[in-house]
Amino acid sequence: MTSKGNFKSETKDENYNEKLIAKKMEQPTIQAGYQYGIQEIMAKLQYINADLSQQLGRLVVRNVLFRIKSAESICKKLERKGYDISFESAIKNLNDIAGVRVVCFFCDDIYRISNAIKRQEDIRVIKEKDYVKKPKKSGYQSIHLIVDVPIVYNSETEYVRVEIQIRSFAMDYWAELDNQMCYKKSAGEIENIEREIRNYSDVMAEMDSKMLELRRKIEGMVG
Ligand code: 0O2
Repeated sequence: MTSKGNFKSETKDENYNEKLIAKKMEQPTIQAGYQYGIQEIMAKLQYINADLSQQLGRLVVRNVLFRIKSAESICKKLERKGYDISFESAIKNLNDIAGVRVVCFFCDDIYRISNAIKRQEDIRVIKEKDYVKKPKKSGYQSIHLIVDVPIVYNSETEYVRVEIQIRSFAMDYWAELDNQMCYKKSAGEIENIEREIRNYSDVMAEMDSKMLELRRKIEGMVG
């Protein structure tokens, strides 16, 4: 039997798990850990960018963004993937609670940056996903590196996991608009819309390769 009182308390607890996750995410050591992981990757990227730009004599990285996933987004992702909705499950199952996104000007620089990150001896590369060579069904293109960054504290080493997304300016433009219009939204499931946005991803890839061709032509003429 469901009384009115029970019903009320059920709706009040609707976001119970999300609130628990938010509370744990707010713990100073958790926040500091993720911030540390992100800062380490940002510092490495700053150096990699300076080095590549000096070697190549041109700008390589356009911008770098970072974020710590919100409790709401953590819950939705756990739910989408069919995992338990708890902080422990998030730590165990999600690789992108801390995320850094590198956007570069040309598509060949994606691999230069990715290789430079993979050469860093102090971080562990857990997984690499190449959605540039093999775009997702949606048309999404990017390289994802899942890395573990060590934190040494009181002679103990712990690791904080960070997802690094590396993509070109054109790929990022597509992904940002897809994010607004289709990704995780019902519009993305409408057949025509799905096809249309996927076609635009091909347009972006073609633009990327034409711009690369043009840059190489100019380099051949001046260098
Ligand atoms: P948000 O809100 O951007 O963070 P893994 O656990 O590493 O094996 P995961 O995370 O399940 O794999 O999936 P995937 O597809 O490798 O990478 C996930 C992230 O890539 C997403 O995070 C998006 O940021 C981005 N992404 C993946 N597919 C698409 C797409 O079709 N369109 C757009 N715009 N972005 C995409 P979240 O957590 O889903 O979202």
